Amino acid sequence: MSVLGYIEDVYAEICRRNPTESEFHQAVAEVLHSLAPALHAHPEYLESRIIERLCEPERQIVFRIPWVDDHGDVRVNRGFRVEFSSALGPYKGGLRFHPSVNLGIVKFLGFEQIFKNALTGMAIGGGKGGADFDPKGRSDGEVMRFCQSFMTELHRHLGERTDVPAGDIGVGSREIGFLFGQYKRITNRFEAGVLTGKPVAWGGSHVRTEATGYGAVYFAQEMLATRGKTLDGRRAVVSGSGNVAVYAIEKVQALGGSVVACSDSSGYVVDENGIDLDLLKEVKEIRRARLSAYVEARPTARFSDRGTVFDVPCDVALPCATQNELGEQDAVALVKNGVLAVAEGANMPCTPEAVGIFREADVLFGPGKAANAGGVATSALEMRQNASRDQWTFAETEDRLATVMRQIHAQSRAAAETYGGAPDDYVLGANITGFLRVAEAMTAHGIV
Ligand code: NDP
Ligand code: 2IT
Repeated sequence: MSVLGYIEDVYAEICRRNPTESEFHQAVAEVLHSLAPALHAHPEYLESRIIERLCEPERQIVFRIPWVDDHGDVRVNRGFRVEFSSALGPYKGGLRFHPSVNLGIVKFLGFEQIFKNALTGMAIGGGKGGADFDPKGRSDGEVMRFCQSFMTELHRHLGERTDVPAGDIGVGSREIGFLFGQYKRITNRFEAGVLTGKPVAWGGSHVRTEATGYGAVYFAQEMLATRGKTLDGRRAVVSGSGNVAVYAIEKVQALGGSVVACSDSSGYVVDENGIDLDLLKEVKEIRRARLSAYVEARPTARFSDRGTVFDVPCDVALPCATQNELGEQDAVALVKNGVLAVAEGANMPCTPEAVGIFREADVLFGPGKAANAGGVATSALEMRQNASRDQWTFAETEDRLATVMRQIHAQSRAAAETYGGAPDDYVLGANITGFLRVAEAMTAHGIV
């Protein structure tokens, strides 16, 4: 059978065995459709069924999370941890707390994480977890009790050499603190390396908070440089206003660009004077308010809930909110307005149709696996500091992050060319580079 026929058969079987998991199907399709040239070069991977093994998580944990709200009412949520691949190191990947979380979403995120983590060149496997808990409007006490209940079940599956979660949507340093406290209490161990994204004061790494957003901007900068361009003086649009978005905005501004719009799930803000980052941080991080509160404090800006943030003309677009937030219509609008580069700060924010439109229009496109890998790469640096009971300076850590992002960019381009694509086919290059690293380790470990 031809390699393409084999890939189609494997994909059909994955859809059949995992019905209703549309985001997982989408993530698998994107990777598998890049792999034909790598499988031609390594026919032995067909026989050892590397693809089928990679698409089946090593372990999936689904559990009950009972907790008591501030009114004394009992609540029940569902928790997940999908331990996808330990070929390159302990399972590594974030936890997402959002009402939309289900097994299919956790599997898509965990699957992406395998290849992203491999791309960083660090010794980390792939996993992801979370719960269908909605932190919006919950008091600190409710969030603490929820996190404690979540960890009371999950702790038995974790360990600094086994499985190391971090944050994702709805999980920031507050939640990591509560989760760590419960893990420490249950195990009676200060095992710093069991979670990453810890505050710097008790085992965290400098730059981890900023890393995903900074890294995505470094990646955009590298892509632009291949066409003799820089971020200086460019207009950028960022979706989201959470952890990734805020630090993407900060880095674009530091490099001389102007971010004129950002969003949350209620709408978007356009500020032609450039987003005021201190105000944005105060609204989103301290007050945990809706984005419309930004406009109340800054009358020159406007808030809209019509269309999307990608309708705002820009040179560079950084989708940093959630999966499938940037569709065909958005891509058409961006191209019409002359966008030069799109780098995915979020996981799978662009639909396949949108990615096709960027490719056709020769827009530089950095897929999340490559462009947002700075977050998990810095988590791996945090694990390294924890293992050696050391703490590096901000400058040293940022330097390492920048180096990792440059390497990911260069290696993705090189692999794309080696395997018959254009050098700026970063989707092809990132997927093949990540896949080959994992496949080599899996082959060495035998059929396990
Ligand atoms: P946060 O929770 O800090 O922020 C999420 C932002 O996205 C908020 O502005 C939120 O708006 C918006 N958002 C979330 N869900 C939706 C939705 N369904 N529709 C519209 N807007 C939505 O999360 P992060 O910044 O950490 O994560 C953002 C993305 O980056 C995710 O895709 C995540 O997987 C990815 N990522 C995160 C990394 C990290 O280190 N944190 C690393 C690599 C990738 P609202 O407040 O209104 O809900
Ligand atoms: O999607 C991601 O890479 C993350 N949410 C960060 C994972 C991590 O372990 O730092």
